[in-house]
Parts: sequence; structure tokens; C-alpha cells
Amino acid sequence: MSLELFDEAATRQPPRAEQIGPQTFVLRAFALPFIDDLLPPLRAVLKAAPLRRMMTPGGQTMSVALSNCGQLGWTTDTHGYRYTPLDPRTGQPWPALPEAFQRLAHDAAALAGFADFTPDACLINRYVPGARMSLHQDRNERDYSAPIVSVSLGLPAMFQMGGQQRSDRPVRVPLLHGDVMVWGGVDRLRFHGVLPLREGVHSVMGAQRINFTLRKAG
Ligand code: MD3
Ligand code: FE
Repeated sequence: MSLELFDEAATRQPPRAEQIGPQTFVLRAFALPFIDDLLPPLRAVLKAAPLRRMMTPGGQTMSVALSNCGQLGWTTDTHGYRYTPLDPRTGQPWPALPEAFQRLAHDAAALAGFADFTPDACLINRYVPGARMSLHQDRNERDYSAPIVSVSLGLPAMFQMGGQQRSDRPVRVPLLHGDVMVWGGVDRLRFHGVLPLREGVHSVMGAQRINFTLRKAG
């Protein structure tokens, strides 16, 4: 990644906001005060739309299992990557976006300088030990002017924040239970990924990491 100059004074942050890019922030433990309001709706969503491993257009089964809630959900199959209003597995609409998810995303985005964020899609990823996500860009959303907010739960992960080109060397950022990341603007299309999850058992979430990302897809 290239060396950038960050203007800390222009976007004053509370003490726990780490700025890791011009418009990328890690809000350490930001989700912890919300956790009792997040886990019951998360369980209900995953009961209605179970986590499943999907196939990439290249014919590989992803190591991460995923599901969605909100008006649109991200899917992949041999035909490509896209957002759909229906769960292809059930033919039913994805479960509604829980209010607690919307509130957390709105508040985290506001702290990072993105006012009035109203997500319409939430992609839920489940990593078991060994699961990983290779470097990619998130480019299936219609409008890149909205930020994305991500919430990490369970086992720690090593996130890789790359640059605008796949060949830019990524920076490693550990993500722990309750950490929230917000990115947008000039950082919206940066390459990023997650290194293989290490073995472990988390006291609340068990032997897994769940990451959910709130997006404006439509
Ligand atoms: C992108 N998920 O679902 S989210 C994905 O932890 C995805 O499951 C990862 O990439 C996960 O598409 C990472 C966090 C994230 C954080 C900062 C970024 C993605 C970013 C900065 C720029 C671009
Ligand atoms: Fe991504």
C-alpha cells in the first residue's frame, strides 16, 4: 500500500477510532454495548436463511459459509456474483434487516464521517478454522458513494487491507470480537481479504468467526 497522509484534525475521532486509511476506521469494541440486541436477531436470520457454502464463477466452493438479510442479498454461482431480492435456496425474500443492525451501522458510519447511512443489504460470513477470503474488491453494489460497515464476532481474524491494485502489498489488521470497521469514499474499492482463521474457541461464539457487513447495494 502506498504511503498516505491522513488529516486527523479534519475528522476528529473519539479515542477508540483507529484510522487505517484516508476514509477507513476501526472502531475497537464498538459492537459490544449492542451485543445483546444483535445476537438474538442474528440467530433468527440464520434460522430462516441458513449459512451455506457457495460456488464461485470459477467453480471453487468458498471456504466461508454465508447468508444475508435485508432487501438484497449477495450470492455467487457459476453464472457470477450478484445481489438478489430472493434467497436462491428457498425462493423466499431474505429475512428483514434487524433494527439493531441498522442502528449500529448508522451510528458507526456517522462516527467515521458518513452521515445518514441507510443500508439495504447485510452479508453474513461464517469462518471456521482454516476458512479464508482471498484479496478482492467489493464491486457488486450499485453506488460506491455509500460506505460499508463490518462487524466482527467470535474468534480473532487477521484482516488484510490492500490498495487500489491487487499487486499493492496489504497491511495486516487484527480484528477481534466486537470490532467494527467502516470504509468508504476513496477507500471504497480497495482490495482486502482475510487470512486463514486460526483454531480456537471463543467464549460467546464458539469455534467460529462471524462477520457481517452492512451495505447499500441497490
Ligand atoms: C474493504 N468480508 O464480505 S469485511 C466481504 O471479514 C468481506 O468477512 C471480510 O470482505 C470479512 O466482502 C472483510 C471488512 C473490510 C474492512 C475494511 C475494508 C473490508 C474492506 C476496507 C476497504 C475495502
Ligand atoms: Fe469484501
